[in-house]
Amino acid sequence: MILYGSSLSPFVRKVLAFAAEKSIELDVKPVGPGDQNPDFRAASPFGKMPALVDGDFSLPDSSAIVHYLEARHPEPTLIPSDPRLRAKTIWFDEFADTIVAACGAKMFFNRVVAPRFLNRPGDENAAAAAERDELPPILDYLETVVPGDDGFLVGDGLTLADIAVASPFANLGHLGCEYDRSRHGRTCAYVERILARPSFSAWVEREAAFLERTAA
Ligand SMILES: N[C@@H](CCC(=O)N[C@@H](CS)C(=O)NCC(=O)O)C(=O)O
Repeated sequence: MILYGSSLSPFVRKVLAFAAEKSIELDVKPVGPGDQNPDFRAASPFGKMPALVDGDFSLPDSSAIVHYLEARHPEPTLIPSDPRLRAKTIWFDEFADTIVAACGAKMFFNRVVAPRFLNRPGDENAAAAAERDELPPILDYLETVVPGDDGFLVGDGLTLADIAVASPFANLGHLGCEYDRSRHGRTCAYVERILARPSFSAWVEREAAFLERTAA
């Protein structure tokens, strides 16, 4: 299976970590923002990454892709079948994509992607506003739901919920984001533990090396 995208995208990284947890091999074809690669555009009509191609089947959107991978490779279960656990998993995936990653994107796009890869200045006001106004309530909420021990967000094992929620924090890590550990200590420990899993760390280390090479 081919996955179009860059692991610097939290949505692409989510799919890569999800696949790695299931030992699914993906052939990653790098594409960037606005990429006109015709095979990528055929798989992703609006040009957003990631997009998956599996033979004559193609699919955009990280959430659609992980549901496809779960159905194709049910073991280990990462999207539970129990109604409540499944619904909670979908909530955390949605929260991660539309709230956490959306906030992180304002910071990462304006501070890294625009100036470094698109040759134009980022909107630092938008980045600073997201960090000041949007991030703290996200961390406050997470502090009430993350497990304080070695547990997971949903049920007894790792699920898509953990993968989706942790993924955008790798971007905040690349930005050198500082946290108030007296207020958000559980969240910090939880995110660090999920991102330390080999399914994430291999990608995050490569991203950090790439960002260092491309730093001004
Ligand atoms: N809901 C989509 C969001 C994908 C998305 O917004 N990807 C961004 C990168 S983080 C993108 O491709 N942006 C390029 C563009 O909008 O042209 C998913 O989960 O895959």
